[in-house]
Amino acid sequence: MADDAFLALGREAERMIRDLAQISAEEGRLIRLYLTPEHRHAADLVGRWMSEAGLDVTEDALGTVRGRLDPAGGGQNAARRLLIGSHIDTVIDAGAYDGTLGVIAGILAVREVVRRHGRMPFGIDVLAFGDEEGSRFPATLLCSEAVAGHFDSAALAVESVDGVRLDDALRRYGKDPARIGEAAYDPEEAAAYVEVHIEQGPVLEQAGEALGVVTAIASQSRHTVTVIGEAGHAGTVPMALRRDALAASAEIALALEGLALGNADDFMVGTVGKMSVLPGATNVIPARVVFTVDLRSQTDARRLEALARLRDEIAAIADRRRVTAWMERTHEVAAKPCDPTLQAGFAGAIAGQGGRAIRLPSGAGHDGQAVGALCPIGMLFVRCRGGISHNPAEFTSVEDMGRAVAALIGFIENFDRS
Ligand code: HGY
Ligand code: MN
Ligand code: MN
Ligand code: MN
Repeated sequence: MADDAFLALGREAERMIRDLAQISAEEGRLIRLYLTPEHRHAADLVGRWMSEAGLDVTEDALGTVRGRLDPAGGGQNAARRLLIGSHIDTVIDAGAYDGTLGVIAGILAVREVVRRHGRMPFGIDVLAFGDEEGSRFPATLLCSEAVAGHFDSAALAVESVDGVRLDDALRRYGKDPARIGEAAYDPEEAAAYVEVHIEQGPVLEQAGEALGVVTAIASQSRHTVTVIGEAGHAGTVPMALRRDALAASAEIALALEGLALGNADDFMVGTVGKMSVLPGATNVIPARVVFTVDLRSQTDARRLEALARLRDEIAAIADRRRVTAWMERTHEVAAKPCDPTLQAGFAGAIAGQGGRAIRLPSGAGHDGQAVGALCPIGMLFVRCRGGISHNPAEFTSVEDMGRAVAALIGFIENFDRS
């Protein structure tokens, strides 16, 4: 595809990215959480784009917007469709490209394939998931798990950060939790799932490549740690007599960091992203601290081994500091390899643009980890400036977005569903 065609697609993608980035719960920073009015607004905009691209738009019981295009005449060719998706929810104070680029690339690529060939050679669905980040409810991939037929109905009782049960939030959003089962594809229907996503890391930029082929998605677990100490006067309790819940928590956070550093060969990372401290006064020794643990590694075994060691460290620190501490699992997602044939499809599309098809693992989680229970998955990474993500400075260029859409077009044109 000529460079100016890349640019035209890239510019169109950028306009759509900017339109979506305007839809936020707050002025000045991007926050778009699952089943909120902002999600509704973004879903309506994405649905409009899908319909303008000639797709038939529906929405399932978890709010996933689905754009469907069948080959002329439908029939056998409509079955075993290619699924293309990503998410339209965001983290707190997010960048504009995480998730949204994958949905927009899917819509533009399908439209361009039909423009070029007059028809869609096989059935295709573009999916816009509403909950990948898990920023509102203590669970992630809720929508993609339902698509894969693995939605855990226990999740309906989980409460959001704003105190709403998931089933109540679904009803307020106009959905019927009793129909979640209808969201699942029959395995026969899904030939493959592919996702275009910014890399959220520095590898492609350092290699001077716009695009890369994902080999696997890291395993991740999210836990909550609670530490109970004893409130006391900050001025009168001698240090040796304190049962300081925050000091103990800090030691646990450093133990997590040490475990991750010790497993760098498996790309292990550990993060404490959120912490609450009670009673929360300058001159009171913290009595109760609750914080999150996000632990990831390329292999499940190493992650589980590190988790076991962290539990031991927590017990030893609690004992030494005479506090009570425990860790509860919130969510766990297994590592997911990307299908070699789909990897080859993206490598061929990148080579078709004269690029070098770098293969790299994803440290970030993605919806493909859930959809991978239904069908083979593939991912195409797009270079992002400085590898920055989950940050308003997140950026990828018009040219690189154009290349990504062009590569997805090439992938679709050569996709073999057998
Ligand atoms: O946390 C993640 O890896 C993804 O962005 N939800
Ligand atoms: Mn994402
Ligand atoms: Mn993300
Ligand atoms: Mn994702």
